[in-house]
Formats: sequence, C-alpha cells, structure tokens
Amino acid sequence: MRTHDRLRIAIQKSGRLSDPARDLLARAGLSFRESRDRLFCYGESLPIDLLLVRDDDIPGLIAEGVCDLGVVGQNVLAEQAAEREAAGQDEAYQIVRSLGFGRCRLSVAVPNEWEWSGNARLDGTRIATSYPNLLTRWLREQGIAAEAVVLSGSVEIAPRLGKAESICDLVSSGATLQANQLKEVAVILESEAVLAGPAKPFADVRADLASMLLRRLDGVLSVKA
Ligand code: PRT
Ligand code: ZN
Repeated sequence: MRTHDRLRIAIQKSGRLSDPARDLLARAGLSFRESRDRLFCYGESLPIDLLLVRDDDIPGLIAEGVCDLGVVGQNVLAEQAAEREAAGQDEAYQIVRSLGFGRCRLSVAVPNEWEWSGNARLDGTRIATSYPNLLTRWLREQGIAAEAVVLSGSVEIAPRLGKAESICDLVSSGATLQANQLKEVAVILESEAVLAGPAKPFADVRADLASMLLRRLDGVLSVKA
C-alpha cells in the first residue's frame, strides 16, 4: 500500500506526449532519478514521483488511485469518461489544466469521392474508430443511425479493407487522411494534452503538493502563452 506523503504523476512512457510532458515538469523545477526498469522515476527536487505508462492506462490509474495526476490527451480522457458514463459509473476524473501541446481533433472522414451533403449521409453506414463511446454519443446527438466498428489501430485503412465506409480518428496535419484518399467532414472533439486529476480533491498532504505544482505549472504555462 502506498503512503500519501508524496504525489505521483503518470505520463506517457514513449509517444507524442512524453517529451513535452517531461519538458514541462522539468521547467516547473521537478527532477527525477530513473529506476532501472524506467517505469518509475523518483522525485529528487520535490516529493513528486513519475510513473511512465501507456497513455490509455492513465485515466484508469487515476480512477483507481494508483496515480494522483496524469498528463494525457483530452481525447483519451473523454473517451474513457464517456465509457464510464455509458456503464453508469461515477465521474472519476477532471481536467485540472490544459497544457497547450499535443493538439489534434477527433474527426469523421469519408472517401474523397463521396459527395458530402451533410451528416445524414452517414445514415446506415459503418464508421471505423478507436473511440466508440465518443462516436456513439455524437451519432446519437446528431440523430444519425450509423454503426461504430471498433479497431485499435490503422483505422484509416478500414474503408479500403471493406471493414467500414468511413472513419472517426485523430487528425492533426491532415496528411494521413490525404494519403488514404479521405476527407474530413465533421469534428467531434478538439483535443490537447491536459493535466488530469481525480474528481474528488485530495484530503491529505497531496493537496498542498498539488497546489504547489499547479502554481509552478501556471508560471511556466504563462511564459509559454
Ligand atoms: O503507446 P501508447 O498507447 O502510450 O501511445 P499511442 O500510440 O496510443 O499514442 P501516441 O503517442 O500516438 O499519441 C498520444 C496522444 O498524442 C494522442 O492520444 C493525442 O492526444 C495526441 N496526438 C496529437 C495525436 C496526434 N496529434 C496525431 N496526429 N495522436 C495521434 N495522431 C495520429 C492519428 O491517430 C493519425 O494516425 O496521427 C495520424 C494523423 O496525423 P496527421 O498529422 O497525418 O493528420
Ligand atoms: Zn495509446
């Protein structure tokens, strides 16, 4: 059982958010000693430690109390929040700060040759995605009767494989869509990296550590802005 006299932050081990997250924490004055397995980094300058994990695991680690805070894409956080909501579970996390990096959008994209007359064009079709909960909610809000086909990767090739007619995936420059002869027709979610925390405030020394961390982060973020 971990003690609660130190704060533990989960960040992505390797991927798009790893370097910017580590850079941000370094600029806030945090330094770490890396363990040999490189999964846990002990905080040297402050009692704030790091856990290096897959981004998809971060909301769950916060919900379970294994980590106190996490740096994660809003897309991942919102998908898992929507999944909890669909399952009738309590809200487990909240966005503490938006961090200004890792910007992208979750969008629906259709084959270039489709004439786009509006969302009703999706009626009766299949949409491949790794974000079934956010897509399903959006389809419901829009009154579209389409099926979400869940794929964990390479979503953009689903139409060519005949698995779906269109896709719902993350877009940043748009180059991947272009390379796959797809065009973006609707944005479901604008996303950036966020610092996420539990829905309920800390009731021990972690509250003081978290507010000190936030003061430092706000200093760094205001310089960047
Ligand atoms: O191993 P792990 O599970 O931790 O990593 P991962 O492979 O799931 O995530 P990673 O490192 O690819 O992305 C981490 C986070 O970066 C995402 O959850 C987003 O919040 C953010 N992000 C920002 C992006 C992109 N931009 C992005 N462009 N994540 C993915 N993409 C992919 C997208 O899925 C598509 O395949 O890039 C392609 C589109 O890019 P463009 O520039 O061609 O439009
Ligand atoms: Zn991931």
